[in-house]
Amino acid sequence: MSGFFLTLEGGEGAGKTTALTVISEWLESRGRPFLLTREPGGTQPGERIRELLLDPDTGGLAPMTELMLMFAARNEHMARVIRPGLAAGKVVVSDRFTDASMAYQGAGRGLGRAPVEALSKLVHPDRLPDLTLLLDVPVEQGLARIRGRSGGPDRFEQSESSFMERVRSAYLEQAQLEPERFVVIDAARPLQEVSDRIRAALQERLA
Ligand code: Z5A
Repeated sequence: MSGFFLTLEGGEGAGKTTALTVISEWLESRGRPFLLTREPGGTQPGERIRELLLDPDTGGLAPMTELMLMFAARNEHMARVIRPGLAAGKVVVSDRFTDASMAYQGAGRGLGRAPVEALSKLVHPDRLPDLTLLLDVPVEQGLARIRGRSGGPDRFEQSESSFMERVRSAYLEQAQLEPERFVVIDAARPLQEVSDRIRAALQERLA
């Protein structure tokens, strides 16, 4: 598999949507073929799983059910989008990947690392992201950004701030474990600064 696998991670209101625009513009300006995708989702069945996972009407799910649904969607995503994109030599940019499962289900829901690692070995034994940009913002600041957004909170955004704190700590811990793969970006800074930092990381790792 050639190509380059770039993932974007962060907690609520970290600014991933904004970062995706910066990344697309940077790749376009350099004529790099790329595709943008997201998790959970990125395929037709994956998007249906996403609806189930995010819909507040789904109510509580056993954490292991939630994790397995994330990986069911990921398995389709790997087979239909990520592997073919990489094989075609593209930069595949995914808004979230397995680090999100480690943070949200492993730490947030309290499942621990083992089931996430076991499912990762089944679904993508041969492939991790080449680069992961972690947008890090204090929980309260992120929540303040998304408060008042139309449509109301999804199933995850309804979680308590202690859940979000566990998610944030797990992401930072993962970044410490894998400093080669992760670039942590202080997403509490003004947008212009965050965008500059993202471009600098791309320049350093991808140019
Ligand atoms: N999930 C999981 O549990 N396990 C898994 O394995 C996976 C996912 C893959 C859906 O993800 C949910 O699935 C997610 C985790 C879970 N939980 N939630 N919630 P998602 O990525 O689709 O949803 P999200 O994280 O909520 O994304 P988002 O709401 O779109 O947030 P964002 O993209 O990070 O934020 P944004 O829309 O770019 O920015 C929010 C606002 O802040 C907006 O008005 C911006 O203009 C503003 N903003 C952004 N950056 C700044 C700065 N630097 N300064 C000031 N204002 C800013």
